[in-house]
Formats: sequence, C-alpha cells, structure tokens
Amino acid sequence: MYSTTGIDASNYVSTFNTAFYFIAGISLFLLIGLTFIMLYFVFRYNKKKNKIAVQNEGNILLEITWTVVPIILALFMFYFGWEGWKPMNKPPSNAMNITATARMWNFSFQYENGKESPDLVVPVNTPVKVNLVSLDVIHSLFIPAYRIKSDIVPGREKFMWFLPQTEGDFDLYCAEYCGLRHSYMKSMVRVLSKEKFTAWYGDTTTLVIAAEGSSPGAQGLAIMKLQGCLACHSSDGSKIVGPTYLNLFGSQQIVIRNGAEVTVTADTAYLKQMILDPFSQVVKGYPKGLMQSYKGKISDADLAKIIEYLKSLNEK
Ligand code: HEC
Ligand SMILES: [Cu+2]
Repeated sequence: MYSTTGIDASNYVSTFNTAFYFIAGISLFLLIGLTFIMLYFVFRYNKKKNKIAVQNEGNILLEITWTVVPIILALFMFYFGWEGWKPMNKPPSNAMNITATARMWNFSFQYENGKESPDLVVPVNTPVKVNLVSLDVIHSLFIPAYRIKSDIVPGREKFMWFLPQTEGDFDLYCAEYCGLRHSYMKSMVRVLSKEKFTAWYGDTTTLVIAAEGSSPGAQGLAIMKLQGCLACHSSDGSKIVGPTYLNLFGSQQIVIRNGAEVTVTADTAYLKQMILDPFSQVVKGYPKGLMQSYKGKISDADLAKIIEYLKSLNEK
C-alpha cells in the first residue's frame, strides 16, 4: 500500500524490475514453447503413426544448441541480477545513518541525535544507510516497495542503504520466521518532505511520547511500545508469551530462583530486577531465557516511567 507519483519509490525499483521481468519472460517463453513441442510430439510420434520405434544416434548440432542457448540465457539472467545487486553494497558517503534494532517481536529505529522511533521516518531524496542490529535471533528487514531485503544476524555487522524517491508510507516487515509473534513484526517507512523531516527530527524532547497523551503512566506505555515489551506482555489480563501486566504491581508472584520456588511481592525492586536481570529468577510456568535483559538499554528514568504505568493498571 503506497502512493505513487510517477517515479519509482526507491532507486532499486527499475533495475530489480528489469531482472524480474527478464527472468519471468524467459520462463514464460520456455513454458509455452515446451508445452507446444510436447503436444506436437504426442501427436506426431504416437503409436498409431509409428508402429516401429526408431533409435537416433546423437546429433552434434542439436547437442551444441541446447547447451549453448541455455548458458547464454542464464548468463544474461546473472548479469541483470548482478547489476541490480552491486550498488546495494556501496552506500554513498553522504548517506544519513540510522540504526534498525530488531528483537522478538518488533523493530525500532535509532537516529544519530538520540531520537528513537517505531517507524523508519526518512526525508525524501536523501540516501539512507540503515545499520542492522538484532538483539536475539535472526530477523530480516523487508521493504517490498523498495525491492530491498536483508537478514539481520545477531553479532554480525550488516547494513542496507536506499534512496527514497517518493513521499508516502510504505510497508516494512520481518521476513524471517522468528517465533510465535513473527507475523506481528511489522512497521512502516514514512517518507517526509525535507522540511517536515527537519521539524520531526529536531523535536527530540517528545519522542513518540506526546502521541500517547498525559494520563498516568502514558510515557511508560510509549517506552514499552518502543522497546517491544507489548509483543510478549498484555495489559488486559490475557496471556501472550509472558505474564500480563494487569494487576501485577503489588501482587504475589511465585518465581523459581536457584531451582527453588519462592513467593515474592511484585514491588518496585522486583519489577526492576525482572526487567534488568530476567535470568536471575523466572516466573513459575513460563519459559526461561525468552525475555532478554534490558540492562543498559533502558535508562533509570525510563524504568521509573514503565513502573508508573504498571502501577496505573491497578487503579482501574
Ligand atoms: C520476547 C518476549 C518478551 C519481551 C519482549 C519482554 N518480556 Fe517480560 N517476560 C517474558 C516472559 C516469558 C516472562 C516470564 C518468564 C521470566 O520471568 O523470564 C517475562 C517476565 C516479565 C516480568 C515479571 C512478570 C511477573 O508476572 O512477575 C516483568 C515485570 C516483565 N517481564 C517486564 C517486561 C518489560 C518492561 C519488557 C520491555 C522492556 C519486557 N518484559 C519484554 C517475555 C518477554
Ligand atoms: Cu523477526
């Protein structure tokens, strides 16, 4: 789903489409050609017309033709693919740097001025280099309208770059099956005019938080959306992957610590520990190691806002 203004959405569209239509065209030609030859042979060489089978002993010209022609076709396919792929590895030196962080199960995007966003917001006609980081398993960042996709492998430095050429919203999603809620791992590329982007980029105070309103804990909710907590935790009592946040604060929790069951009160200290060091103890009935540690990824101030949000869920 995207707006078109006559030009391609990204710099890769035309070379990609050339390769695609070339290969699809050859495939279609071969499919139709071979089907007709096959039907002709069925008709021409059936048993009624040819009672006695004949053995043909090789034909040099035929052998050379059906070896050389496919090789040439395959080389052309390779050439178009190669020409389309080559520029993907050479980001322009003036490209804007953005880091895409993938985790089970959301994307977030970090900018050089510290801004963070759940959508990939970029200015039109400016080359963008996206550094690809995974915090857990292999994900893949796919932007169909841009004809670009790359795996995101934990521990490996990878990037993609592109030139957004038209303003509008474009789908972005994970294209590598990464677990239970993989299909929810989708986001947007939002291409703004240069002026609108400058305004958006300069506004570092609000993050995405302004959008959430000012009810108690609203900022905590916005931070959790960005950090992907809501992919595994609900706020309405339903169990997704992890326990729900509803009525969690102050409740009695049974956790498994050093192999023994312990009952603890979910106070501020407990919640902090569960977020920063989830391996130290595990809530009974849930798998260990699914939730990653957020140590160093969430500031103390943000942690306090998250806990304020969790508290607010009790008051209803
Ligand atoms: C990949 C899924 C996943 C993500 C993402 C995730 N969690 Fe968890 N979380 C779990 C699971 C599973 C448990 C229960 C097992 C355990 O204790 O590790 C859990 C346990 C917890 C608990 C303890 C709950 C209780 O009932 O005692 C808290 C609090 C918590 N998570 C907060 C967070 C916050 C805040 C974030 C985001 C910053 C987050 N989680 C992100 C899966 C996740
Ligand atoms: Cu994924």
